[in-house]
Amino acid sequence: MGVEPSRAQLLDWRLALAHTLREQATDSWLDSARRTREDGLKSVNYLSMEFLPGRLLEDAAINLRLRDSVSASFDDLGVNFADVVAGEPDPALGNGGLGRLAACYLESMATLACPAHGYGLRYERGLFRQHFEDGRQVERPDEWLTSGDPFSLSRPATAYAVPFGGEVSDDDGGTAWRPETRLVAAAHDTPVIGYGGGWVNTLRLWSALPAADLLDLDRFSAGDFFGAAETETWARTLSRVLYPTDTTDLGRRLRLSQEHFLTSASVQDVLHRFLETQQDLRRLPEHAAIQMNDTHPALAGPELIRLLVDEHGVGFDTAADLAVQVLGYTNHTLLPEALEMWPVDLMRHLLPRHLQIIERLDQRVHAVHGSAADDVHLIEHGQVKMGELAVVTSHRVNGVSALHTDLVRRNLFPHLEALTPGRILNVTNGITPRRWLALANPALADLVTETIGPGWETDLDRLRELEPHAEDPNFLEAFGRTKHLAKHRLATWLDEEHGIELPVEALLDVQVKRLHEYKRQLLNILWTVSRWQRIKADPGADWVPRVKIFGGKAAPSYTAVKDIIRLINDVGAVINSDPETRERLRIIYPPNYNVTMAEKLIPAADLSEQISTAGMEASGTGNMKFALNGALTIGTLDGANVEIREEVGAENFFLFGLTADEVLARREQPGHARAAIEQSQPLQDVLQAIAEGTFSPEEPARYSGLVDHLWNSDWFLVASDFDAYNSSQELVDMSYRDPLRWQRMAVTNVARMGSFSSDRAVRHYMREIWNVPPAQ
Ligand code: CRA
Repeated sequence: MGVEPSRAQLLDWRLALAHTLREQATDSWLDSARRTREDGLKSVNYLSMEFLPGRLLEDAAINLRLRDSVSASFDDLGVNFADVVAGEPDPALGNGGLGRLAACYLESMATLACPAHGYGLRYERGLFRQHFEDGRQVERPDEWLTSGDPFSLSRPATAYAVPFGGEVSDDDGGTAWRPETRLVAAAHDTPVIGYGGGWVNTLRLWSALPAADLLDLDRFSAGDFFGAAETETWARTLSRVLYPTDTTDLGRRLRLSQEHFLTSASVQDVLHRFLETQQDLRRLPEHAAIQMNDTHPALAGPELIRLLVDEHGVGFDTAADLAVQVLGYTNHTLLPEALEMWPVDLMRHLLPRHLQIIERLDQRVHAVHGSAADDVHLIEHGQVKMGELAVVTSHRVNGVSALHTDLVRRNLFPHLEALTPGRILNVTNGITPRRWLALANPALADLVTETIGPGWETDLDRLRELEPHAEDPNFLEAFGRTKHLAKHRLATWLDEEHGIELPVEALLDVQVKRLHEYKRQLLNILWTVSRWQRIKADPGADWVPRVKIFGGKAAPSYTAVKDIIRLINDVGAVINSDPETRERLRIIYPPNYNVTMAEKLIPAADLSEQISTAGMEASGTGNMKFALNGALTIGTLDGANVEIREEVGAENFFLFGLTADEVLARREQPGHARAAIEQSQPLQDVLQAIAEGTFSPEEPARYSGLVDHLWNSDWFLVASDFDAYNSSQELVDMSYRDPLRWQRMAVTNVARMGSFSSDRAVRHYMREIWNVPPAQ
């Protein structure tokens, strides 16, 4: 680093560590690419607008099997390894589960030696940093790149021009597109190291640069410096910010441009790598699979067809068939507001050639399927429907949990399922045990290794071998100690980072995830108020002390959940300072939840809140992380909760609430919310306290809108599920009072989480979707 060790700062050590680890991975990295090329291996191209890799260095050290020696080397140098890695920024290039899933899958692909590239955008500003002011969320820019990105390599030689705008004309020989501008996509590569270090893949993130001719020299010379740089500025804006919302499309033009930019650069790169070793483009499906992570990269079909037809002279139908064989699409949500549609006019303006191809694809569907396709429209009411487009350009479409996939088939794409039965399949999400157990919970990881030996890291089903130990009091005690250690670690971190005190003896009850009405943080905080009221009414009773931990960000424009954030903080301020209840109930909401915070919170949790309105959470992956770390779940029959409960056993899961079908039926009942509230005295008491301003004395009417909405509308059925949630919480208390019983339930959860490894999920994708054989 050009610094004397005695004068090196933590940042210097971190940069040195990053370069050292990258160097350790380089031979494998080059080897993996060489073998893929020379042996003609099929490789996966995972296109995602979001990646949430978390801090990279400790993970790299673990996967290279170097963590202990790195740490010892730092000791010799008088430097603390933990301090070095604690300074690393957490690249927040995603909103939530979808981005984190992409990161888990890349890590599993590398571990399974499945040749793969992750493709995304290198946002200069990641997801905003969340602060609280008077309990309200305020957003500040996230500057994750200020100390560089030392683990990655910029590759200025790998760059593609991405065309935008202009005109198309149908000449005789084919269609000519004369784009108005071209932006340059420049590659930045991060090694993705498989466990053991034997295989290394690449996460390739594009940044947008203006082509050299974008600065308007005439305007510049005339003194119009800002005007001259207009197009250039727009170019740079493309990879400047991540959209801080996963449900609505803001800044439509910019967002669509970002999606095209990612997709075009990535598909060009896929073709480029193919053509390095092959000539015959008809063999593309033998060498490349492209997976679309939700519809954000759904232009991959039209873009691949465009490149094949316009630049490589392939006929349209052949190109369209090739695209279908290469592409797969994962759907991650049923929420109507998240199903992307782009106005035809916008598409014509930005991507006229793609629009033409989409129209042609639409005609093709009808030509092939005749009247059976009468309900299929890629373009409808002046909108291009990206979900439909993704389905018709893919040979496989998958949902992310059994329940979700069923709903995708039945409710989202029933007409498309009927056209091509079998195209839609389920691949339940998974999480990598390397980050979510080995890295996040070293004490539990060590106990597991001591008990069943190593090897579980890559064969998570082996956790089953823990089950017999659930009857051994010594083991249960050791298990309890790991939880205690994690709580102490969390306490230290909360104190140092946020000045928050954590009572470590209490039951830690945690809900961390994006804020959304369907995730029902509101149900959780209303119950907390109810608990507080009941403790006050009966202070002598034997209350199990609880700490309610919340974490998560709201989309900046989503005012309804910003109110819920404020309510949580307001309630926290009152409850936490109540001397009568302080020892039994506390609320903690550290700001700026991210992967790093998850790594501290999840191992320490006793209870995992997975309480979405049934039918609305596609899968969830936090639910898996908690159970793997020995937290018990209180949850609805939603997403992957259903399968987690089947695996761990109904007796080891706190179930409550309406089912997905009951939710639909209940919504049809007029006045359901009012009826539910009138039946529940505890809920009435809670709503009354909030409406009276108990938690906002300086502005008593602050939550009148929220309370009103609950009485009169309650789309997410908070009122309908309140009493059931309360009864389930009482069962939680009862179980917790018997520590051995609780411990046994927790160990059983850990032991039965094997199938939620992302290795299982990725093997499933390899077999059923990508057609990539397992490495021998
Ligand atoms: N918000 C779903 O809501 C799911 C993840 C990953 C989500 C989660 O239930 O676990 O995807 N959907 O499959 C999404 O982003 C665009 O849709 C999510 O993260």
